[in-house]
Amino acid sequence: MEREYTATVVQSTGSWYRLRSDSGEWVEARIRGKLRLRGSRSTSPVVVGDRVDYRFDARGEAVITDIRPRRNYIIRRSPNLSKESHIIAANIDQAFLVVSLFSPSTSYEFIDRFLVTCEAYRIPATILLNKIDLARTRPQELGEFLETYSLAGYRVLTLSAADGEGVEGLRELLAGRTTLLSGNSGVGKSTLVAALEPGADVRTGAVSEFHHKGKHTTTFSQMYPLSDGGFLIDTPGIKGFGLLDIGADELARYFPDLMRFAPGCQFYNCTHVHEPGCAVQQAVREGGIAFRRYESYLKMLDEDEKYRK
Ligand SMILES: Nc1nc2c(ncn2[C@@H]2O[C@H](COP(=O)(O)OP(=O)(O)O)[C@@H](O)[C@H]2O)c(=O)[nH]1
Ligand SMILES: [Mg+2]
Ligand SMILES: [Zn+2]
Repeated sequence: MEREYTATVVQSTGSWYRLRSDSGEWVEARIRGKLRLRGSRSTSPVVVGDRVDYRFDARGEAVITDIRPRRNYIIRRSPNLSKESHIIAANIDQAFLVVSLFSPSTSYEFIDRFLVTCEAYRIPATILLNKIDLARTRPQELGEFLETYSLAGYRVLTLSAADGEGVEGLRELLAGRTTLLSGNSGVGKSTLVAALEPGADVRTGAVSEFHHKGKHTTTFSQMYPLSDGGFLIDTPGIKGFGLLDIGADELARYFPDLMRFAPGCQFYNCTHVHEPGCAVQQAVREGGIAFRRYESYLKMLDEDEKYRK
């Protein structure tokens, strides 16, 4: 009986997989045929973040034999709105969304879509408000932003990746965890990664790939090891981190701030749009729910309607 080892998948090309074994070795492994998820009847491709067992075959090649059950996973929806989708990463501890208020300005709706997606996948989300040096010159917008998300119950960290402000605190939150890092283009993701891991280029060159999408990273995700332990997951394109089949009737469930008030609605199936006796609409009027959040909810409902027609 050959020995089996356990590892985390850090890169997938579809034909081979790079593993980080629990004892700290780097291994390139293959699979033979289709793999079943342990304890399940369905087969699944191996994805980044998967915990797998592997052994060495007679020729000394590493072969993945088993995928451990996934704690969670995220899905990419095909860009052409077809129903096709595939898993892009598994076993994510937390999701950090990098945003900026100015140059560029990340919209509330974009942020709220990301947060809803994280709620649906049960991945704790944190907002990293970068370029705080710029935001400070516009105290009113900054105040509204911070108020909106503190009322909604989300953690917001303020940063200036360019001058290193807030980077130490962030490093502590990343240590030993697997973190999905997202953000629209231009918000300072690459600058942030460079500030977090200044020596990245000497360590396998992996993190430097954050700066340019190589051939293999356009369709497959990759995890980058951090020097304090833990991994960053870079998903190729935020648009791919999509919502799957969240119906209008369940959307509110993924707004924790709306859910605080929804039990007080007159109708159990209240959509919080036009119904009388709606506790959510009342909370929006009285300031218990931030208007920006409610507005995102309405926009997402509307989008959903269009999608169904
Ligand atoms: N003022 C300011 N500019 C920043 C900050 N972080 C990044 N930038 C600048 O924003 C631009 C985009 O940064 P980049 O890291 O390439 O963004 P990415 O597209 O998210 O990877 C660059 O010109 C950076 O120098 C910051 O904290 N403050
Ligand atoms: Mg970049
Ligand atoms: Zn309601």
